[in-house]
Amino acid sequence: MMETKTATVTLTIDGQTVTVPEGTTLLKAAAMNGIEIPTLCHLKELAPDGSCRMCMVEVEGGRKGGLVTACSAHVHEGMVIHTQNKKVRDSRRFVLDLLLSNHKLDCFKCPSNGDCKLQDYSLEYGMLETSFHGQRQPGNQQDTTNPFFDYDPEKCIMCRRCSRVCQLRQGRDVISIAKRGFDTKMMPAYGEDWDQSICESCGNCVSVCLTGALASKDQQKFRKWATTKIRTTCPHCGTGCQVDLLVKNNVIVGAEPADGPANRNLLCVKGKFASYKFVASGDRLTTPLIKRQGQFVPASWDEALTLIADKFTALKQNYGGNSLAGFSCSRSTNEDNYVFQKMVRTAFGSNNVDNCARVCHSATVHGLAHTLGSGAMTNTIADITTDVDVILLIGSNTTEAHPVIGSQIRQAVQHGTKLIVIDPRKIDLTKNSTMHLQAKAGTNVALINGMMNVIIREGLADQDFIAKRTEGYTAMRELVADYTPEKVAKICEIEPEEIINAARLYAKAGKAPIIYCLGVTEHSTGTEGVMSMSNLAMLVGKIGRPGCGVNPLRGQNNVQGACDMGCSPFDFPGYQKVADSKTIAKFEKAWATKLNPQIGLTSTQVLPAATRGEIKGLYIFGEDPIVTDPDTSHVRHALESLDFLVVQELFMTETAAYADVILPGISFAEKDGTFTNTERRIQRIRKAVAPRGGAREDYKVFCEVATRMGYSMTYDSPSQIMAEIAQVVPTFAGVNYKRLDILGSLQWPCRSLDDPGTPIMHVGQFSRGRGLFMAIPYKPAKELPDATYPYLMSTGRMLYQYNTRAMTGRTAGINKLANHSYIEINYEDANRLGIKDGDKVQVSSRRGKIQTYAAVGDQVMQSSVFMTFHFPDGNVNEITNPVFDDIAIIPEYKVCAVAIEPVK
Ligand SMILES: Nc1nc2c(c(=O)[nH]1)N[C@H]1C(S)=C(S)[C@@H](COP(=O)(O)OP(=O)(O)OC[C@H]3O[C@@H](n4cnc5c(=O)[nH]c(N)nc54)[C@H](O)[C@@H]3O)O[C@H]1N2
Ligand SMILES: Nc1nc2c(c(=O)[nH]1)N[C@H]1C(S)=C(S)[C@@H](COP(=O)(O)OP(=O)(O)OC[C@H]3O[C@@H](n4cnc5c(=O)[nH]c(N)nc54)[C@H](O)[C@@H]3O)O[C@H]1N2
Ligand code: SF4
Ligand code: SF4
Ligand code: SF4
Ligand SMILES: [Mo]
Repeated sequence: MMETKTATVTLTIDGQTVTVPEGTTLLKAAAMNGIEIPTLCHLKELAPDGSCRMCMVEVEGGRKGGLVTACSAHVHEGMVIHTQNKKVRDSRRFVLDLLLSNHKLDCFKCPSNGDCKLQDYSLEYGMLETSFHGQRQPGNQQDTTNPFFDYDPEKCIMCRRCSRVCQLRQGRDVISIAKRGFDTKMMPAYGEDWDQSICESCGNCVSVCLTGALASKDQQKFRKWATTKIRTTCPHCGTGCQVDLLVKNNVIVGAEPADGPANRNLLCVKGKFASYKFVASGDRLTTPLIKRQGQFVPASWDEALTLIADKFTALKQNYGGNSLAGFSCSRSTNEDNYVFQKMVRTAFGSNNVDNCARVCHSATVHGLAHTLGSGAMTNTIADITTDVDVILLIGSNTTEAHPVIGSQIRQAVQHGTKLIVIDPRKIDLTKNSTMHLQAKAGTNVALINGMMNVIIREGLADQDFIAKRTEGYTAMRELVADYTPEKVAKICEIEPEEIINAARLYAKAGKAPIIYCLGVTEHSTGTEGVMSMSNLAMLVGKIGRPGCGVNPLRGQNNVQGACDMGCSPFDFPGYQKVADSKTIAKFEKAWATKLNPQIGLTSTQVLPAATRGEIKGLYIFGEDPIVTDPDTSHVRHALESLDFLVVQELFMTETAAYADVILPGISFAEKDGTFTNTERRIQRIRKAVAPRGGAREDYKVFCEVATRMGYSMTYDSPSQIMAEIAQVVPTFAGVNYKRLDILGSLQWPCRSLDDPGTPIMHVGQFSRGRGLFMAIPYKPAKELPDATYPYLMSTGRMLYQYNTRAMTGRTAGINKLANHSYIEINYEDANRLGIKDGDKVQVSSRRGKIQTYAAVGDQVMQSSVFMTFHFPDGNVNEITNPVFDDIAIIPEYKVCAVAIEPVK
């Protein structure tokens, strides 16, 4: 192989001879050699701005007196630079003098006192007072309307870091420069109040502001230097943003973005402002509770654990291990999940263990494993959002559900990527898209078949890739021959040209990833929808290489991990099959016990089995199916039918109310462990504060239960659990805490201690050998609108609240932005029904009826409506349809039929 050499440049900085790569800026060259040049406006992720003039350095023999801005000037051979001589320092003093002349100097009151670059540099350059007296016109111009942060223009130094972050990284463009002279200030466009602007409250502007101009409201109560920073992983979505928790006196007082591979110093509103308040919430469960005569009574751990073990053991003896089941918590760590499924398999003696992936991305796990050999995202977040030609986004409301990935998609579009959105709703990203195919919900399979029809007919398929790397092509081709754009357009209720144009754009692009989410999976044809994603990518050879692939965005912070850890009725840890007798033998040896070889029930099968009396005992670890499973009355009935229910929770949830014993769990901020994000990246979480009351680590509770049931299990620490995982899961063999602490993260497969991990899967060969094409006919959703229930209802999420709101709902600012349920309805339909925006309406289906408020607009198309499932008033799952995909047994949350009427 030819050795590639980077050209270098040698220069002198403050008398030191240094050699750096060609094209390096002076600022970076100095930093690389331990010399810090002061700067106010510079942001390392963005192009130099050169506006603050603090980074002035002198270039010997240079033009204009030799002063240049180090952030924008580049190195040249033989250059001689001074970063600290008198000329340079005087120029910086002048910059500071001007800034101070227009600055409200109430440092003592300022939330950023002690954490302010203006303060730091003023001290360093001896500029304690301005020489421009009497020019500033103080006024009271603060904007305190945002629920999380305040803006004081009189503390603004016009560095434009906030506006550049908002525009170029968050992709939102809220803040701009207004007015002139001494009145010049940064503010939301048109001088609107912050809460009236299009601001998403991500707080990224606050995080980069160097003064107290933009400061979080919480920051008024502490000084940053009096806090300890703990690096951890955000506990909400599967993006896996790295975050530093700020801790003071055992309480988390704030959160700051860190430079993680998935987020590179960005956070969304939930990570920045809603990831810590719930931890110290006064209504956390702190002690075990036993239900006696219908009332929960505090109990000792010993009493509660003995009761649980006795009850489960008796049920096992009377009805067999298959009468017991466990739902695991994909909000919690890999280590907790591993121990939970081990408890169910060894002590309960059944494979009835599952996690919320069942109602979320189980179709992905099954569909991708079947076609490609592995059910995970093929590429990395950075890879599919940097330097790609086209992004095909299907059924993912990325800017709300995976906001930091959404921001990276917006950045990609700014850099020239073309975005195709396939979604029945006008999601925010349609504004950034080249094409929006507003196909009716439930028609993905038809649409993809239609696109493949066009690709094949127009000779755009990658025949070489098909021949060398795939099987099953002929049957698929024969099937899609029938799916002409005209026929498909009718099914999807769009125009044939849209299908043709989208197919051409995707097929002809050099690099083009498919990114998808629940709009594909949560259907009675969810697995088929996922297999269609594989079909499409393989047809054009866009898989197994950079900037391409099939990329499901996994929902929960550790749902990827809960699946990897074997919280599945079909799989042991690492997707080793229960159905395979060799796997059973392997785990019997590893765990030194006899195991049940029978495949277990999915969580969606456990509930009806409980109603039938076949499941008698259930252990729910951190899930709230009363709120989140479809058709609540069935779930209630199932939980009431159980002989014994244990719920291990942070809070008294609606599901916990049905328990016989409630155990207090501990949150992400109170324990060590790992989460695996959507791109298969294993990252650490670290204990920031002590657990509340008598709460114990979740895995320790499972060990106690298993031991009391006769299977002895103990671990000293999560890292010891990871060591066991590495032994039994070949794709985790190279994972341990030491490596994670040194490298920051590892992406599985990681098969040995010198394996750096796998950013892109299926390179050269698919995990299953050849990729498998599937011929998939379109089948309509199971319940479609009719005369009685004339509207197609889809359900999903919104930016501010997260699932049941167990965590986000305990942050006041979040509730200020979103505190009640609503139904999106097209204004034509609303007009016809005599409904105005904000009106109370009744929504009914064959399952029941709820009341909510109308959100009238054009986000949904006519005859369709959309609700989130976050709010207890009008919980949409009272009326969703409990019908399932045959393969993954995932519910059809995305389509059911409803009627709507105004409530007078
Ligand atoms: N703010 C916030 N973020 C979250 C969560 C949250 O509750 N709140 N939850 C997390 C979890 S658990 C998950 S799984 C993810 C989910 O993340 P997403 O799947 O992105 O979220 P959803 O809103 O459920 O649905 C996504 C989109 O699918 C579209 N859709 C519905 N039916 C169809 C269809 O038939 N075809 C197509 N092409 N599109 C369709 C909807 O209009 C919607 O815009 O979000 C995670 N992130
Ligand atoms: N209509 C409709 N319904 C849906 C969906 C939809 O799109 N539409 N989406 C579905 C999807 S994708 C999902 S993932 C499910 C989510 O459904 P759930 O998993 O039921 O929802 P969460 O709010 O995430 O609940 C997690 C619970 O875990 C607890 N918890 C968090 N961390 C820990 C911990 O470390 N230890 C312990 N012991 N407990 C902890 C929290 O307090 C919370 O009560 O909802 C599904 N429901
Ligand atoms: S508000 Fe802060 S970040 Fe924005 S320009 Fe002013 S000082 Fe800079
Ligand atoms: S909070 Fe986020 S969206 Fe709002 S102005 Fe700041 S960067 Fe922009
Ligand atoms: S994008 Fe997801 S992981 Fe990142 S801060 Fe927001 S909720 Fe947390
Ligand atoms: Mo999910």
